[in-house]
Amino acid sequence: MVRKEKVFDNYIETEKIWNKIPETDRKYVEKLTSKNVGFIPSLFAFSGACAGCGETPNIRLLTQISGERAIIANATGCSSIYGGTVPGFPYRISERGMGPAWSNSLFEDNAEFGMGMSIADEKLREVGRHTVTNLKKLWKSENKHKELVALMNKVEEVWDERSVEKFYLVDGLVKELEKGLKSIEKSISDKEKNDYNDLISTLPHIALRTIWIVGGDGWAYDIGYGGLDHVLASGRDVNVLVLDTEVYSNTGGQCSKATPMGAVAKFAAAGKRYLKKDLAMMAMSYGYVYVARIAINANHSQALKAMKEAIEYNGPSIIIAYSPCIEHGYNLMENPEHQKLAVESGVWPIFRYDPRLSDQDKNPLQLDIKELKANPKDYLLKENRFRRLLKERPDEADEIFNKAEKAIIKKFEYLKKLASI
Ligand SMILES: Cc1ncc(C[n+]2csc(CCOP(=O)(O)OP(=O)(O)O)c2C)c(N)n1
Ligand code: SF4
Repeated sequence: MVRKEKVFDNYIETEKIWNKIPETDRKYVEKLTSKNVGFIPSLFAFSGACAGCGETPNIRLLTQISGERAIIANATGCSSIYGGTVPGFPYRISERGMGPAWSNSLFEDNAEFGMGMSIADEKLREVGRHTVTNLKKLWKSENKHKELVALMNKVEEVWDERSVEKFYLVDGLVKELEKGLKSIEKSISDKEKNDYNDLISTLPHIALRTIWIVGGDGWAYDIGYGGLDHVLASGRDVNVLVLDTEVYSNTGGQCSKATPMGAVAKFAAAGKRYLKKDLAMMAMSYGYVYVARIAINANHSQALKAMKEAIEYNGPSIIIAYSPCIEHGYNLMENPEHQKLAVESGVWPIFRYDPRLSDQDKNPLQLDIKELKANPKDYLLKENRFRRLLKERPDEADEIFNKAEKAIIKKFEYLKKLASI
């Protein structure tokens, strides 16, 4: 036995060494792939989610791709609880001292909350850019701060850059501009003061930010759906991430419109008798919304592509992420195998719908699973939420599972047809 203080001392020393290891410079990650995204530090660390939670890897990836640029509106649910239980906060800052902005509003208005953030961000961007124009004009007429004017020109050239691989270049220039502006702080005249102060306070918004609206299926499919639909229809450049655990997880597993047929959940003690709502199909009906269904542990590179495309698309995007949860009733150590089976059996077909392809007269729907390799029932019978029906209502279970299986296969064939038009 060793006294715990001694063990802690060792940990503190080890931590100091770890903290000295520099973060990988993003300039070395020229192209984001599933392999090299691992070199980019996640800005979401050590959450209090259940071990094996299927929601958190999606947020981790989101912060790796969007980095310091993310502004996150989080609906109430598991992701707001493990995401912001004061004083523990898993979102962290980068080496440059910046990190995602995150806030939680109500369960019923998260999409609207995120839309408000997007409007505010746009306004701040307008103010910041206006001050750049004013200061440049003034400094040119007075023939001063030539280096800063040149830097502002460079920033102007790239501030609308949408490629996530180039974010670091833009952010580096903005940081340089900030340093330059701070260096002339003491010599600012009354004429320059207002624009100068406005620019300093709006600098973090001067280049495009990525607005993320995050929440569970209880929020997205049910209680916040009206607002979500409104925000998608608005055409605004926001990204929605639905962490679909197929129940209200944080309050103990109540049935939502995302609960699949045959699953036993609270308020569906006799098994859900209807099909899961197809939120992706509803969003696709707009034609101008980027839509993806992902299962990160079944196909990481498809999930990465979807997040990258959603960010780069100048319009509304929604990503629906299959998220295993303790409520599904199996050992979450097997979560990757379940995700794979969900995809291969057609229970969770993964795809991307990109409106930009339509503009090029191509089919916007790309199905990322070509053929089914397993039966839906192989998947259903591996999870307790379905097996309970078999145990508690054996006389009805078969009929319900057969109906669910038929519907799943039919939906997959339909998607295949749509993707091949
Ligand atoms: C209007 C309203 N109704 C109910 C609640 C209680 N509540 C908080 S979290 C939650 C469940 C969230 O479920 P979901 O959106 O699926 O997210 P998950 O917990 O599964 O990630 C509920 C019902 C609330 N906060 N506000
Ligand atoms: S209850 Fe489910 S969704 Fe919530 S933290 Fe646990 S595993 Fe994740």
